[in-house]
Amino acid sequence: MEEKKDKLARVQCLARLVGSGSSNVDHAEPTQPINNTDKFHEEKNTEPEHNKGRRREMKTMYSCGPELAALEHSIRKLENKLLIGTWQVEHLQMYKYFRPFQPAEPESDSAPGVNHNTSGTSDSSDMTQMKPLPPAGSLIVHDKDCSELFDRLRPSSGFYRIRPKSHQDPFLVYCDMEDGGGWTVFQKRRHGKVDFNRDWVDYRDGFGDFKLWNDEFWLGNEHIYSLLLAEGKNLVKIDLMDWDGQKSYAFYDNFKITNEADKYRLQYDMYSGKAGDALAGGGGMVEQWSTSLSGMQFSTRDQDNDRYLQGSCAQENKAGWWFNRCHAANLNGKFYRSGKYKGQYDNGVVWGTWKGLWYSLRHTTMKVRPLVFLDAMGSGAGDI
Ligand SMILES: [Ca+2]
Repeated sequence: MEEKKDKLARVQCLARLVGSGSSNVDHAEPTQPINNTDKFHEEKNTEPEHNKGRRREMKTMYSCGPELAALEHSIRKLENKLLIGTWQVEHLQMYKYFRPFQPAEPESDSAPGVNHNTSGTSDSSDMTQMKPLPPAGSLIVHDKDCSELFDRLRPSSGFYRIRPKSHQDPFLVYCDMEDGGGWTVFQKRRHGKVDFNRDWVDYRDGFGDFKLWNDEFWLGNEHIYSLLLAEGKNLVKIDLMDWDGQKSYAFYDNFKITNEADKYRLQYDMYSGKAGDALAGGGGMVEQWSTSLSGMQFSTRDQDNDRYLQGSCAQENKAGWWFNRCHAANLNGKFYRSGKYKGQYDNGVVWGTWKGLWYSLRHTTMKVRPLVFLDAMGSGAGDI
């Protein structure tokens, strides 16, 4: 009987998690779900004789914290897989990605034919057997980023799978094939529907929606790390738009972040552009000492790695970002629909050198492509 209740509680945990698994997850304090549960049971168990059982269930609910976390993690993973699977099928069909599986190039020291066995797939190039859907092993992601995809197929902007490093699993990204083309987008704000005030794991793994052209997302620090690493010398472009439709942009050469062990520390070289070098903090030396983001580690509301000893920049600014003490640029800040805003903290979607700290931007995009691509295509400034 106890076991049954346990299972029931788990199912309820799971049900609640799935119910709140949308992009608009309210990351409430831990007390809130428990209150909700309370309400749920009050509605259900109006008769007093059930109170005992109810209390026992409540106890189980309290004790399933670690399970909740584990379930949440696996749900997020599964959702990601499902999402990728769906897009995989659509885009592979659309762009005729279907090709017979080709095992990786044989290592120079391996005996001839060995790789055939490891692949487990016949090498016969029978393209005709690929209707209507190929087996999973036949789905090859060719491209390390959107620039390779652009070079190869010239597709329109949209979501595609890329694989920056050959040994890692492919993942879904938005490719901006306008503006010179070949941009891999790793941050996007458009309408404020996605909550960017999130924990470390969310920022690490990525969050948001990956379906429509105007969906908002953070690609995830782990993905951004591998992407920027694979680019070699790269160029990051930051596109900005205010609430009057006015646009601006900033370029940064060799934008890099370190790995998780070093808390995804930010590094970049030269700035160019129109919107001002807000990552460097703007202003004079004194301001820059507090607000330059170069060399800063990533912080989230649950991981304070900033240089502000008295408090947490991520908590004040409601964002995960590379805070100093704290910033002159924070594109993951709170989304204010009014543009200009007031408050205790300058926690909007901010690019200080363009619109000041008390103006929250409407659109932001952070995107990257290899520097050599820029040489081939021109300025890359597009129609802005
Ligand atoms: Ca701090």
